[in-house]
Formats: sequence, structure tokens, C-alpha cells
Amino acid sequence: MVEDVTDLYREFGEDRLPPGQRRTDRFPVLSKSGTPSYNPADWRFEVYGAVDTRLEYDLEAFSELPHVRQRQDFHCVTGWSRFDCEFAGVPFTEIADRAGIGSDVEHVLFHALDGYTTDLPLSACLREEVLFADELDGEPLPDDHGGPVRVVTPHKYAYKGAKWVTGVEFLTEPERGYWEKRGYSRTADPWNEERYS
Ligand SMILES: Nc1nc2c(c(=O)[nH]1)N[C@H]1C(S)=C(S)[C@@H](COP(=O)(O)O)O[C@H]1N2
Ligand SMILES: [Mo]
Repeated sequence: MVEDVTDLYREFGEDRLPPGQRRTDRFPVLSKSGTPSYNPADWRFEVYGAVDTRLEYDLEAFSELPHVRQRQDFHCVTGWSRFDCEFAGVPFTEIADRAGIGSDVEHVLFHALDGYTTDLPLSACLREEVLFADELDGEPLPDDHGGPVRVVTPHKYAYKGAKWVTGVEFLTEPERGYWEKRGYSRTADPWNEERYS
């Protein structure tokens, strides 16, 4: 079953295509420093910070977590949008429930294999469409697009979705990620064209 969440734009704007974006059927690859290599046997996904229980999964354990399949749109801050991406993955809320997040948690910082980080308020993460995705269009997520696991954030510009994600850190105070430190918007709402801060 594929759940269609492409109508989430109604919460934010009039049009499915956010202002200043153009549609593409290609899926360009954008990374700060190329696709990192990793040893699948050593790969770990870690959940830490202000949580009741630290979690750690290897690839097999991650693949056994409950997954959902969704049709989502993808909006890059550089101006292209790709409609109808089919992602399968573990919902952010599933991970948050398993770790048990403290009542003082306000913010989340995602960590990745290439040293990339990106941050979001907790409230922007506790949404059904925020996934730790390991499949794209019915295939294992390609390396260039963040395999084995990436974050997807269809309600935000795509730099909020860390590719090659290896950790999620729950914070009691905001911290800035890689592009957020370099002038990209902290809030990144595509329908409000929050590109730069
Ligand atoms: N780990 C990591 N994640 C990342 C990036 C990166 O450089 N490293 N780039 C971000 C940016 S700026 C964008 S637009 C999207 C691009 O995703 P794509 O290459 O699958 O199109 O990934 C985001 N996630
Ligand atoms: Mo980007």
C-alpha cells in the first residue's frame, strides 16, 4: 500500500508546486562533497541526546523496523521539484516513540556519514511524512541519493533531509546544521520561499 502525501501542500500554500520552483522528472544529485563510501557491516544508526533510551541499529535491525510506503514531492532549494517520489522507510515518530523523548526536547540535529548535519524543530519532525527512507521507487535507495538510509522532509526544502544518515540527536536547545550555519534558512518552508536567512 502506498500512502499519498502529495496533498500536504494544502497546509502551507495554494499550489502543489511551491513559488519559484520548476518541475523536473529527473532526480539531480546534490551533495556538499560527493558520495561517501562505507562498509555495510560497520554501518550503524544511532539515536541519542535527551532520550530515555539510546538506540543503535545495524543494517539488518534497521530493515526489520516497521516501514511505511509513501508518495511524496521533493523540493530542492536551488529551484527544482520532483513530484511523486515513492519512498519507503521508518517513520520519524516510530524512532521517537522507541527512544522516548524527554519533555524538554525542542530540537533535532541529524548527523551523516559525510560530516553533514541539518537541524529542525522537534515539531517539524513529528509528522507522518518525515521518514528514514531506505527505498526509492521500489528499489534500495541509490548511493548517490543517500543510501543506505536518508531522511525525507517533503514539507521543507530537501537540504533538511540528511542523506547517509547515521544519527539523530535530540536537543533541549536549537543548534545549527551545516547549511544553516552558512546562511540557508533554518525554517526552510518552500511555500513561503524561506531559502536563505
Ligand atoms: N549527508 C548529506 N545530506 C544531504 C546533503 C549533503 O551534502 N550531505 N545535501 C543536501 C542538499 S543541499 C540537497 S538539495 C539534498 C539533495 O538530495 P539528492 O542528491 O537526493 O537530490 O540532499 C541534502 N542532504
Ligand atoms: Mo540543496
